[in-house]
Amino acid sequence: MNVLKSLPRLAACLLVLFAALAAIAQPRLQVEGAWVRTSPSPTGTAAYMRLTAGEPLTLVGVSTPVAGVAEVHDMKLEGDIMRMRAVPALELPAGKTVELKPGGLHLMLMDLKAPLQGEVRVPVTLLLRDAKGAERRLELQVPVAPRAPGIAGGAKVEPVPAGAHGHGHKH
Ligand SMILES: [Cu+2]
Repeated sequence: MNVLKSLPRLAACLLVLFAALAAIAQPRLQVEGAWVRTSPSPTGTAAYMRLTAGEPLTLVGVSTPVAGVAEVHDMKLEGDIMRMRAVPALELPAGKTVELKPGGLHLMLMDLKAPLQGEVRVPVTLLLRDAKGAERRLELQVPVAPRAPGIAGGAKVEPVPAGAHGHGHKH
């Protein structure tokens, strides 16, 4: 009977312990406005987000179970051709927001296991290195959407009606 009585307390203690451990393991990185572009074809797509590090971090890779290949990419205009290149190490200085957005930095997801459509979330793991060179991971659940949710960068975005969840109409 005493054991039964103390169970909830024990459970609460364990929860606090796990929360503390998770806090230690988590890199200090704020992720906002994350989305993966809807992809009716399995060839590939890209994920975008705003990253603000609370400590100096370097993004050294990305992994997801939904794609055969996942890489950090940049996109630059060379002459009049847009070219993509892999970025093996993307610096995330503390306190500075680095924006991954269409036409620039992005997480490239190639060789998709299935088309990405509908109201689903994709598990994405950011592989990071901290200032001491230790590897850190941040697990994300990124929503699939046909376009950026809410306000992205300086671009003019039409207001999204309240209650809408990323399923905006197409133009
Ligand atoms: Cu790319």
